[in-house]
Amino acid sequence: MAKLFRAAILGPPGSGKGTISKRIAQSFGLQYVSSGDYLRAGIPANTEAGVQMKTYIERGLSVPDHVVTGLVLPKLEQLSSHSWLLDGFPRTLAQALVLNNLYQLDLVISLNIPYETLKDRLSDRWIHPASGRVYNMSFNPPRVQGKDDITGEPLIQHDDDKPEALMSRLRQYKEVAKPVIDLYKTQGILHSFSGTETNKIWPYINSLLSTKLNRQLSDAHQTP
Ligand code: G5P
Repeated sequence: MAKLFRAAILGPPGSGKGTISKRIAQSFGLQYVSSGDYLRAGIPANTEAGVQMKTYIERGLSVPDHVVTGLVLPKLEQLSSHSWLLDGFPRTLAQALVLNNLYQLDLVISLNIPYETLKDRLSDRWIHPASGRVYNMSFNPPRVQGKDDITGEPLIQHDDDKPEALMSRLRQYKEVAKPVIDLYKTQGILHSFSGTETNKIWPYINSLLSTKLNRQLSDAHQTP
């Protein structure tokens, strides 16, 4: 049996993790595991805990580690016989260490996108609040301006995507992410990509994944 491939993609809000992950999952057949999606889907309606979690997510602030690991790890257990790609997890060192105790990652992609680009993207971002679907008015606009593609409901823009709030979110992200990035650097599995356009970064990531996955397949065939 081919060895399973386990990867993660890290990057600040707006860096293109979701966009690139979906391309990777589609091109290489990896199961896509997004902590943001699980958190949004797992928000218990009309409870105090649910309201609190929604506030963290809407502000782009880190949800407490035990809540995130409590949602993501059971999903990974269900996917024990699959290759997967984690989007947005781990985000803190505590999460990375828990993951490290359970799984050996083969590859970690880190996206370095200039602050000005993140600011432009996020201030151009519109959200369908009920589902968490995200649109960008220049990169992936809704079919009808101001309306969600699926439900036709109105899209909103968060106060936290405004430049003043963004600066502190991005600063918080950077502080929390540094030890995670250092951990994977030490393990020799970190690959960083910089740029202002997802479509220009994508061919490099595509080529890295092709090489890694082909190597893994040929190693598996050589293992008696
Ligand atoms: P998420 O869902 O992981 P974020 O905030 O980390 O959310 P976000 O904002 O969804 O990440 P992204 O996935 O990095 O961004 O990027 P994306 O969605 O692909 O692209 C962002 C926008 O830019 C989109 O509108 C896209 O169309 C556009 N875009 C992409 N590329 C380009 C380009 O080249 N040009 C242009 N013009 N536009 C482009 O997590 C949500 C929340 O859940 C919590 C946190 O509160 C988080 O904020 N959370 C966690 N908390 C603790 N621990 C964890 N592990 C957590 N994971 C999630």
